[in-house]
Amino acid sequence: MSKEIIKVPDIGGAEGVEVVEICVAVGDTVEKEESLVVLESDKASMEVPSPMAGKVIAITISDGDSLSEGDVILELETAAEAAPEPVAEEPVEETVEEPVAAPEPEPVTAAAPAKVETPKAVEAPTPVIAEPAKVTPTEKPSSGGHIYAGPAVRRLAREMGVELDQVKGSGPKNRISKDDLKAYVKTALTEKPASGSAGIPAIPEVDFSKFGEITVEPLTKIHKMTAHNMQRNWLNIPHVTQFDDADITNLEDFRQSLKAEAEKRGVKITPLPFLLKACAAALRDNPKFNASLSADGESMVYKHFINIGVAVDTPAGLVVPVIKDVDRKSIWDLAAETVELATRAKDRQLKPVEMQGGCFTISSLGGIGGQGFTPIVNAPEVAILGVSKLATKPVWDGNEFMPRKMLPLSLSYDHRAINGGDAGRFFTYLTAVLGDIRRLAL
Ligand code: CAO
Repeated sequence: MSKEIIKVPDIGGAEGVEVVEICVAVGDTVEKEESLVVLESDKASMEVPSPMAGKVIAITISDGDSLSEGDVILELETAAEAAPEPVAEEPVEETVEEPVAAPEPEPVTAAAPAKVETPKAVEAPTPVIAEPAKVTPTEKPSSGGHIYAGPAVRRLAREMGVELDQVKGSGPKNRISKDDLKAYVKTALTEKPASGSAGIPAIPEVDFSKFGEITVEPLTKIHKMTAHNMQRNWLNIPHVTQFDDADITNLEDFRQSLKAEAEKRGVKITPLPFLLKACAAALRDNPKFNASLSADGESMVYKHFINIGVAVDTPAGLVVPVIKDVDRKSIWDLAAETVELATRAKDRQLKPVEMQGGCFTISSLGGIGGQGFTPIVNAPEVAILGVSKLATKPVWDGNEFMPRKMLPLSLSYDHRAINGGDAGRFFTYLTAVLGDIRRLAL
């Protein structure tokens, strides 16, 4: 038995080459030419093979260390004190499969014999720079689960962010080739993620008919599009939702007083046109809400027009017609246009252009019910207002509780574009206008 110190061999003068993988562990038995360590310079990966068979008794390097020629890698216990044999009788085939990176230093064939300094300190054979077709371990290492792959494959896997233990190798001893790696990546890219988004665990499929009678109806096109857009927006946008109540007692009194005139005009007047007008004023006062993030996330696009989408609940699904230039239209115009667009939405008569160009959206469930909800931002818009059902509540006026008509509002926004302070200011402005709509004239 003798101890041999294995050092970094001639690596073509490269200095500070990083240890990217230690292929063996203390206690492992290695065969001659079995990979001990993978080094990587800025230009090439190098696999350092063992100059002899033996048992690893100490490892003096760690992942990430910078090594140069002559640095000690590990200590081997060998059967005899004989000088190590040359690495291979026949030259290692230089199988540079494709120019991943210009190999440096020059790939050296095993015909150049391994350097042997002394019987006690052995330099590993010249490292293999591309995957050596003929150098494969002859015995499975004692550390189970070893991955057989050449440096070019390992480098490519690192560049592509692939964990090699996920890839099935097709070579001897399950050695992974570049083709195996490419096939793995191709499958990963083409596989339809079960839940629609890579990395998100799929919702398990359940056979509900096992528990009772069921019917299955295909989704409408609108429903499918809405589902797709909702998921996209929910996953892409860091949402925050803020809540407030607007005291619309006076607005409601005014609206009721308009009912006779509205009937004469043939218009139904709900709180919605007032909300549209108040939002237009709040958007004008808070330009960050009338903006979009550029696709590259590098800038904000401020819009000098105010178009507001109105979510309409139709039997076929959710549709959002856009009312253009809300700030330039009267409450009567907005009331008429909302009814007209909502009717055509329900009859599936809207043209695509009538659902485009929105800057902000209002989703009103006030006519349906509920105390509050968290709407999803309709990207690339950056905010949406949810409106819930008006309720008369006791409000303290400083002396006594007064019955006031309170409108619950929820404002969801894209936190990449808008901060809480911005939203607080938007809400303060909006509730002030709704509390006293004479402010619209200011
Ligand atoms: N609180 C209390 N009552 C309200 C209210 C509120 N916030 N908003 C409206 N109402 C009343 C209206 O005044 C009307 O009462 P009258 O018939 O007595 O006048 C009644 O509720 C029904 O109003 P409406 O819904 O017909 O009209 P609208 O202008 O309020 O809304 C529209 C129009 C198209 C927005 C609405 O019909 C709609 O589709 N809402 C659903 C939107 C939706 O699904 N959003 C969710 C999107 S996320 O899934």
